[in-house]
Amino acid sequence: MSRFVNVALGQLGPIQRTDSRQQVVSRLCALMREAHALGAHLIVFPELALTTFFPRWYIEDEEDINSFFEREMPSAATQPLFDLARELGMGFYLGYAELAQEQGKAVRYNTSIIVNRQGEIIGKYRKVHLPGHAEHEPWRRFQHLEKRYFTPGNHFGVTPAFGGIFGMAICNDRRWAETYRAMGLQGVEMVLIGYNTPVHNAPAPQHDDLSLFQNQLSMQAGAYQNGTWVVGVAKAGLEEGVDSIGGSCIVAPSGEVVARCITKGDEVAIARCDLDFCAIYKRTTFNFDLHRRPEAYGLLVERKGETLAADGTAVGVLNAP
Ligand code: CDT
Repeated sequence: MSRFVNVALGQLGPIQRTDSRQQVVSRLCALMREAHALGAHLIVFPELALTTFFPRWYIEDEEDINSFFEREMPSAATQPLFDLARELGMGFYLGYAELAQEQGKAVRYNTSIIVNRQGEIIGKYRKVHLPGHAEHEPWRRFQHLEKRYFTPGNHFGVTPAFGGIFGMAICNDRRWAETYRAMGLQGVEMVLIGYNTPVHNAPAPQHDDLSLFQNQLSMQAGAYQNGTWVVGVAKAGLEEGVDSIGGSCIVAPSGEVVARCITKGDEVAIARCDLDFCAIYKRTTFNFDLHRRPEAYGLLVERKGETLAADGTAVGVLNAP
């Protein structure tokens, strides 16, 4: 028996600072309609998909900063996307800047959600690996101030969705082996990832020519080494003078790319993904119970739901398998 999910890449071209939420949401709705016409059950949109990638600017005014954030989801501006999802029977992943209230204090996160085919939010994730810097660095051509504007999330969970086990990550998370492994240990079958990746990396400009290669390399390795589908979606192109990579793609548990966008604009590409294709990898080469050696990997190790110190004494309990 197979469990197929038809997954669409909902790649976005640039969003300029003056573009309104309504304009962006109507672009997202157009992509969703196109994906639906192609038979998609789920469309994946980029990181911070509702606005321009504002961490490229050093902004001091708190109200200016907050103008890029959502206080509620759905909001009046994003409700049409949820309504369309329900009407078409399509799920979606959406990245956005979240302004949360915690113990009476405002906290800012780089967030994504999974919405089911009834238009309901069934999972929320807050970006764990925040790249860049926290202080203004005028020597750069443009800033990457995620460490200034966001508080990091602290958990990679999984969610039952679309007949399988789904996980989320955001942009820089995709470069870290731990991202996939944390969810792989929970049996993840499809990891959804939105990203904004400038071609130019100021601290290491010698890597600029490798940016597309390293994007795909990270997701192919994560997929194969954990026996999971990986879906990565860009906000691409020349946004406020900064060029960002495209290269949105769907990677099978074999590590093979099965669908890919070829422009740097708004574009849909689709693949029919069999979630049961994960099992052969999870049962053989990457059978964690049989072959992993966590006791050799560091000071703290996990085994059968327990966290053990290096000497083998239990020090805590992880998510039970
Ligand atoms: N958005 C995001 O996480 N972008 C980073 C750029 C790294 S350069 C500071 C990425 O890893 O793609």
